[in-house]
Amino acid sequence: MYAHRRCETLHASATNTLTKLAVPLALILAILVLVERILALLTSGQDSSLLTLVSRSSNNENLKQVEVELKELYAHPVEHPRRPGTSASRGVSGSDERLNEIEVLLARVDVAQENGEDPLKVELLREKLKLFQLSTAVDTAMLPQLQDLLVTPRHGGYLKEHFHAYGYAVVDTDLPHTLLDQAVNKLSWEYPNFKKGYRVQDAWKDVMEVKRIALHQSLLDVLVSLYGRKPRAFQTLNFAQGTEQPMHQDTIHFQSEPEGWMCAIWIAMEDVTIRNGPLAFYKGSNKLKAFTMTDFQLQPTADDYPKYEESLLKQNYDEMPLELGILRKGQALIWDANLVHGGSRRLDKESTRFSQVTHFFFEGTKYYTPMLSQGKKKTYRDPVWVH
Ligand SMILES: O=C(O)CCC(=O)C(=O)O
Repeated sequence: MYAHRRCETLHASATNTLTKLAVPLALILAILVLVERILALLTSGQDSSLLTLVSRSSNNENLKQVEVELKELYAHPVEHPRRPGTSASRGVSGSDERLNEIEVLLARVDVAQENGEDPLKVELLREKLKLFQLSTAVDTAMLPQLQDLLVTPRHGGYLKEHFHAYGYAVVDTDLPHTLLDQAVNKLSWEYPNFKKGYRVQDAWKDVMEVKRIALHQSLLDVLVSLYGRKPRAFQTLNFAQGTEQPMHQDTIHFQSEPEGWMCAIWIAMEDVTIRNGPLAFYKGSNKLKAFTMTDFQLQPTADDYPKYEESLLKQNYDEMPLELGILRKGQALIWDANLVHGGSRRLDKESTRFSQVTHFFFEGTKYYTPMLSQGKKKTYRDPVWVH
């Protein structure tokens, strides 16, 4: 009886203590959850560039080695996708050794993922794989495995900040795959040269699906949010294959007056892989000036354009990683007109790379062609807006 009462007393006092603790405990828990949410929110939309990853992970001993290796890799010059006037080849020799290293890396990513290791480590390994890809001509059965690891990160919460800091952003779109497929089919019927690898300009005039992609409302909305002005599509280009186009800024072809009101949306109409010539660009090169023919002591003529491409490549890109636009079907890469970009080499010459790029000006400016302009003598444009 005594024991029973003592037990009851103990139980009551324990309940009492628990009740007293419940409120502060719940509060602490709520604060912890809130902090975790805020941290997750802060990191989810952030750019996963090497530098960000390195700084975010600098206190993690496990990552130190990967960091060192990555920095060494960045220290090695990465070849340009294609330099005008030189052979387009990148060294294939010694690739066996590289392939072994890639295999080891792939295994390390697997192990890291299986062990539930820091996602930053996985990200760093992924970056490293990408660099191997850029510095090596790899054409093996391993590529499908690499593809998943290489897909260019898309940017959510910090889209605008990322776009203006680095000159591009990758977004998922709600473009139906059936629309993309129909566009490709109709382009193939309407333009016999399309599948032979020729680009088709302004197919929006003939192919309704191309127009629907160019004027897709949710993409126009993204542009409004990025630039704060109404975009106006003035050109579409469709490609059946990777272009291997030399690096350039769109501002040499299309410029607004005042500057800064031109951009492009590039849609993957099928998966873009390392094999089929993804878009290549210098991350952050939007911060460079918009180079003109005069800047390179060239004449404002199409004849001098190849020299412009050569001169542009001689600029200093040391702090700017060369990125590849490896996208899934339906994803879009938006770039600012100043971004230095081109088409990387097609490892698989037979591969298709169905894609559409739409070029946009924004309302309230004048438009001209810098390649054909000199100083105040400008060749103005009277664009035909996609409608
Ligand atoms: O799609 C490509 O490979 C290059 C496209 C491009 O450079 C452009 O449209 O300005």
